[in-house]
Amino acid sequence: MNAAEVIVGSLEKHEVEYVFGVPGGAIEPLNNALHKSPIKVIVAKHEAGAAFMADGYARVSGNIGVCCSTAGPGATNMITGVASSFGDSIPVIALTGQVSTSMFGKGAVQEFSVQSFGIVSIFRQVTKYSDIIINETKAGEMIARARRVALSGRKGPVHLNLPADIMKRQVAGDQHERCSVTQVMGFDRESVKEAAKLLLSVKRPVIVAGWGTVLARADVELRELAELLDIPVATSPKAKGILSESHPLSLGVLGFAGSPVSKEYIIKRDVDVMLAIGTSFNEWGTNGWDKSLQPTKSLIHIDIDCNEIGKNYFADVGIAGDARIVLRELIYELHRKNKRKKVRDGRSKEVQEIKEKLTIKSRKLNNMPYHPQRLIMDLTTAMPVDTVYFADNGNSMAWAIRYLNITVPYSFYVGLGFASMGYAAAAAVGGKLAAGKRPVVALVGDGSFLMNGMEVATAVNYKIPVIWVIMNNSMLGMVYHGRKLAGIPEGIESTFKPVDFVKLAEGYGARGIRITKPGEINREMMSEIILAGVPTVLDVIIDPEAVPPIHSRITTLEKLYT
Ligand SMILES: Cc1ncc(C[n+]2csc(CCOP(=O)(O)OP(=O)(O)O)c2C)c(N)n1
Ligand SMILES: [Mg+2]
Repeated sequence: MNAAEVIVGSLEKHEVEYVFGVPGGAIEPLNNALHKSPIKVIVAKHEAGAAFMADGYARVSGNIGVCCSTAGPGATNMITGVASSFGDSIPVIALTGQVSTSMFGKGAVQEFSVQSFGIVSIFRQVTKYSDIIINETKAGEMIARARRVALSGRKGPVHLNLPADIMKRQVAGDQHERCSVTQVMGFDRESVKEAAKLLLSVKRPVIVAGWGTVLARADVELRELAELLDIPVATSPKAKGILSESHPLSLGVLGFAGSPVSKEYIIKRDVDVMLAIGTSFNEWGTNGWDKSLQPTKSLIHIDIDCNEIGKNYFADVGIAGDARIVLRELIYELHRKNKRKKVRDGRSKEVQEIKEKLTIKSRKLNNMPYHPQRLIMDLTTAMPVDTVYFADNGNSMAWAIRYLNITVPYSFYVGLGFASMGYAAAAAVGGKLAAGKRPVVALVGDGSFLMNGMEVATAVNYKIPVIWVIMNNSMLGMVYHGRKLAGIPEGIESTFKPVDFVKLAEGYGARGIRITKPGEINREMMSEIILAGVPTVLDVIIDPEAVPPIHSRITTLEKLYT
């Protein structure tokens, strides 16, 4: 067995189903090992796409994603994708090729720098662990370590650089023992008790559930706690739908493109105690760190990463730990303290009243050109409730955050931590491989599709039936509207000539359908597309002048860049 086979054997032992990548000379030893393995390889059209796919697969499956590339440009192409996983704490193993150690420093093709493994330091900036395997006997140990680091504590991507000669060297014995993942199981009992006491004694509490709640798969515990104490729940944009948005206690999304209901309950009216779970209170989730989010009495902040606790808002009670484990303990503590089975303080009634007050009697938006809000409404009624959505960066994401009604947890994904355009266009391909029968929709702006949309051809190659819904407005709309709202002129232009995405889709071998009118996307049409089971691109011509719900971001930009 050679070192490359040790690595692949270790991935197999840990139930890795797919490796996403692009081949090249330096990674050929891995190619040979994968050739003999039951692991399926999905060859992407660009390494960033491969990394986004590994990320999408990891988000939907809850397991680790794996991507690979050759040396030099293959590895640098992958960086944006890996950085995106870093931004959202997604466990991904990135494997990059490397010229043979005997050639280091001689200027081989794709050798990265004089020291050859400069790529390791570049990846260090966007991973939890980045290293080069320079001794074949270390291959088993290092891949096990990489996996453990990716999946333990606050999850995230890791990187290993693989010189070709080392990968080909024989290794004695069975090197790839299963490695355990070390989870943060503990919690501070005293802090949990304090939190329970506070939550039982307050008048206007709120729960803010962040991405950590999703990563910890804590939807059941979150709902149980909210119902037990009758506490309204808002989510960060990334955690959208972790509590059904149709639940009587759901306030919807707080922050960027968030719901007016959460704004009214949390910002306009005072909240005395806030229970924040797995949220870093970053720019997106707080409308640029709105000061009025600080509760009048206490902030209880749960996070797996101590660095996040109290980082942006003062935390009166900080609890370090995994969201699901801490919530389970908190529920236990509340039951112990509170002999009454349920607290009914009429808070869900208040939420209901706010919802009724703020719901603008749903405009039908029947007019042409097709309004993006109406598009999201049409999609919501046309698609099954368990559809998995990946929303790309740009106005498309803002429309989706504001108007999609997510009722099934783990159905909405945005690459918001790094906010790279093109994320959803590719990640949805990996996501679909993990989603089984659930339909997967990538909501993508035309500009973002033009960055990574060629991965439609990858989906065609492997018969992965993703549905891309392109919001075609012939512009980088978020920039265009952002400038318009802030009164900024056009220097680096944001508009461009219309692109025919039907033709593009057909060129890739996919089905392409042009949509121009409200109501054209309906149940009948979408059922037929789902049944047909082939990669499909809907080229939706939308109203470019419809003003997106991005005002809070514009105000923040002024703060950030002045
Ligand atoms: C890789 C990358 N480049 C640039 C940006 C800055 N940016 C954010 S949104 C956006 C426009 C997106 O345009 P499009 O995908 O067409 O969506 P729209 O806003 O028109 O719905 C730009 C340029 C980014 N987030 N990522
Ligand atoms: Mg656009």
